[in-house]
Amino acid sequence: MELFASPMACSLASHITVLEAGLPVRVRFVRDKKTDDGGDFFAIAANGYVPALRLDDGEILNEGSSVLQYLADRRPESGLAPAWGTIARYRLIDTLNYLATEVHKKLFQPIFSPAAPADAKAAAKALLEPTLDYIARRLGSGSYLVGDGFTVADAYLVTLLNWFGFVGCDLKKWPTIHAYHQKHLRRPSVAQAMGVEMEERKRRAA
Ligand SMILES: N[C@@H](CCC(=O)N[C@@H](CS)C(=O)NCC(=O)O)C(=O)O
Repeated sequence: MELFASPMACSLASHITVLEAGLPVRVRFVRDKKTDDGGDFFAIAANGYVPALRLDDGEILNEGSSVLQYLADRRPESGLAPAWGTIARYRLIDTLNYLATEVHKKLFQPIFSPAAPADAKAAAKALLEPTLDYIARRLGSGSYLVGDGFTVADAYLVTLLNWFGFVGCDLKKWPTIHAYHQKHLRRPSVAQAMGVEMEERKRRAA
């Protein structure tokens, strides 16, 4: 399998999951809609978005939530996603949808998009703190978003919490979220994936 990713983008969650599950997946970085061998990324992902997961038979999955769950389901024993049919699985789906729609797209898309109008950016920035208040309530005093172990929802939330830092939001104001983020940043899969992706960002900036 091949995972098409951009450094420190939402695809980081899939990269973390690949490492966490110990799957034989080649991570390939995309830049300016070109793959690492100069190929046209639109030929792989019609919308040009990462993550895109190319399966061994050539099938493509191109939404973070499905990529994360597909990877997790390759290693059910990892606990990265609860078993299908259980209420815990629906809680995971519920959480992934929340992160993808309310946090990733509604909040960060206008903030990061150079094309977004100033009033859209301001409206999204006004949502940063209420969103962290809500996540803190959802997390409670726990170390995991769903159940009592690390799941793909945590891989996604860690990725999004990095972005709060990028836009100058100090997570220390939410002690439980700050503790959660710091704890998971030390997790070997997270540290390794972020190490590789930060290196790639530095290489591009040089
Ligand atoms: N609906 C997609 C959205 C993925 C997405 O927004 N990916 C961003 C990176 S975080 C991207 O590839 N952006 C490139 C662009 O906007 O051209 C998902 O949830 O996976």
